[in-house]
Amino acid sequence: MANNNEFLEFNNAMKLYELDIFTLGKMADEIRQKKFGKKVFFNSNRHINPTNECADICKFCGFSAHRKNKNPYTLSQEEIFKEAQKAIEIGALELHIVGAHNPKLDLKWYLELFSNLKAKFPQIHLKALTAAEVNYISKLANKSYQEVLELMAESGVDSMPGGGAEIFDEKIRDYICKGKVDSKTWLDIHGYWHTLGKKSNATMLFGHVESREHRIDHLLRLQKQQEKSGGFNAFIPLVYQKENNFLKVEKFPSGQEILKTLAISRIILENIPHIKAYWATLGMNLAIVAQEFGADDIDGTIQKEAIQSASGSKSANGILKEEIISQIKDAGFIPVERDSLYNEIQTY
Ligand code: V47
Repeated sequence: MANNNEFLEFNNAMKLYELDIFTLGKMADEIRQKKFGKKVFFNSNRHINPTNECADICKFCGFSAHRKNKNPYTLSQEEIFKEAQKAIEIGALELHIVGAHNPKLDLKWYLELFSNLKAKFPQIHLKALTAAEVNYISKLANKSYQEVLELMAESGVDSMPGGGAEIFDEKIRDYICKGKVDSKTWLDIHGYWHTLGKKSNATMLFGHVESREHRIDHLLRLQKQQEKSGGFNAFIPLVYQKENNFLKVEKFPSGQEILKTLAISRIILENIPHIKAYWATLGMNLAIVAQEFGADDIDGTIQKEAIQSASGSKSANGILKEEIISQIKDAGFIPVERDSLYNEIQTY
């Protein structure tokens, strides 16, 4: 920690975990209600994962092809266009495109994919490539990440998803995903993307081998980045799913610990507009309860989910919009369908 102020800030933030869940929930809910009242946001989106062949081995990942997941694949652009066409026909307004670090798919391949998708489907919002992928592809192309981000923007990428952040603490990061983009570069990539006038999200993978200290450190680093570049739209705390991977975890967080972490995220990240309780890692029930603890978004219909479901979550086939609306209403909230940049489309 650089100075006394940061030490104090860290200690104060750590003390939040000592509060009981209702006190924390009330604090987070006050911020949430001030920002969004009783609205719960969701969107109509579709995940497309072009490949699972990955040069990196993150211990927590059940999606990439390895000895516990022996089905390597790489989609052709034609196959991706077909998936996109089908997705749009059944209502997707956003394509969320992330995959793996595959040396066969270079910068040129991705830029062609994005500009072709935009030419075929000009109305679609392209949310594509994690900062980890940007870092990998730029090294492969021998270009700076700045240049890659500029080319992505020119080719039609509208926003960047929040993946690849995992846990910023260098020791934990080294243990769970050695070789992946380092924490500073992850933050710098998002910072540069924001200077291009673009928005992005941020995630934190928790509930594995990290401690509360590591989560607080992660949140404070994001808070500082947002002060500098201001372009994060949503923070998404991802609960670790334990199957088909190489990360041995002894103790999993209780519902209470998960809700406390969400509430603390809302409190510390007051400068990031939205906290997303991602139903694919929380389950829909807890994602809805999380709306009482600072969250205001649950992500969307997804249609097809491959990353968390590879490690055990029940999200492979997405969820119907009607089911999302019904769950939000049943909990006494107002369902609001949004676009990818949180413009409101329809209130139900
Ligand atoms: O970075 C991998 C995570 C992330 C597991 O920006 C796992 O709107 C839990 O970032 N258990 C990719 N999580 C997904 C992601 C995301 C998802 C939804 C919305 C947005 C957004 C972003 O998935 C990876 C990694 O942290 N992940 N394995 C696992 N076993």
